[in-house]
Amino acid sequence: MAIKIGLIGAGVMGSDHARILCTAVSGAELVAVSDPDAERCRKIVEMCPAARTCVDPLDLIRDKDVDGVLVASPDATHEALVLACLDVDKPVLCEKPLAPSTDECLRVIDKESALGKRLVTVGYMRRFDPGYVEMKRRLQDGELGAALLMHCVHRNAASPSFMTGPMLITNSAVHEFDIARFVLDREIEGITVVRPRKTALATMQDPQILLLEMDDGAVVDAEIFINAQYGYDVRAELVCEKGTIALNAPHDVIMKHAAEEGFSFPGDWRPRFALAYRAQLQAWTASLRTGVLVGASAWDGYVATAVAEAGLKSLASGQSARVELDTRPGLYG
Ligand code: ISE
Repeated sequence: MAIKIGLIGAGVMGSDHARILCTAVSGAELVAVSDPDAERCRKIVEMCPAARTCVDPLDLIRDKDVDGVLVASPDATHEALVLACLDVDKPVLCEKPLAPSTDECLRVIDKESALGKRLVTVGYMRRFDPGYVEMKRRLQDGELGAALLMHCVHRNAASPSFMTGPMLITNSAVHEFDIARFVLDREIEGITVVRPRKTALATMQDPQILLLEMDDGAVVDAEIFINAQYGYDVRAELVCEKGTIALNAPHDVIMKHAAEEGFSFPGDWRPRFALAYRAQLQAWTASLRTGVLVGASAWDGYVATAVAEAGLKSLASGQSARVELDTRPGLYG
């Protein structure tokens, strides 16, 4: 029997998750969708005919026919929806960030801890990207010695109108915080945000350079540039004692034309991380059967938001900021 999934949020990411679920994930079925925009829901039902529309997301969460809930609604709604899933003991895959503030994330962790079992997964999908997975494996093999530096580049072609300078940190750089912790298997202790000359093609502070101090002394630098114009481009290179490992930009073909050689960049993150999104949904579906969750936990979601909060302090002050993590006992204590 297929695992029955309910989707809340039918925007850019919600529709993409629906498409992947209906076309590329085995053992899962999208049975319900909820979004304030009826037209968006209609399009999803057209694509995934087993799905029905639910006006109230809470009805979708409580529906006994829904085994797991995928939350892809705006960031500010995440806490309430995830808590509602926990109220009825239902597994939930919540898009990143888990919530915009650490207070909200901690309320989720407290509730999950009170239930005594993991039910929350956060959609930091890069953990399923073959390149990052291989980078982590090679580092763990030990052949390259200790990791000293990690250079990251995160460029978007053009930002949507709702993006602001602080959101480069809370909405885009959170991926870098999570993947640096995942690959290096260390915690981030401090963050400094450098504000270079701004592009004239946007109003916010763009680009930004983020320097992350890991708890073993390694340093991660991340360029976040969300109006880079030419396309979606994510890079990472790990510099170790005896060598380096870099992601290989995934492209299927190299073109030679008009005295130039090259490849094209995707317009956004969906094609670049297509394999990761699919693997994440496949793994989550499997975890609903086995009860063993994989991927970023509520704790990982909280940590990314905590680093972002420190980053906002550094953006405002121009000084480096410490990352203070909560030490309360519980599921992750
Ligand atoms: C967006 O929300 C994402 O998650 C993308 O991966 C990131 O590249 C983009 O900057 C964010 O706004």
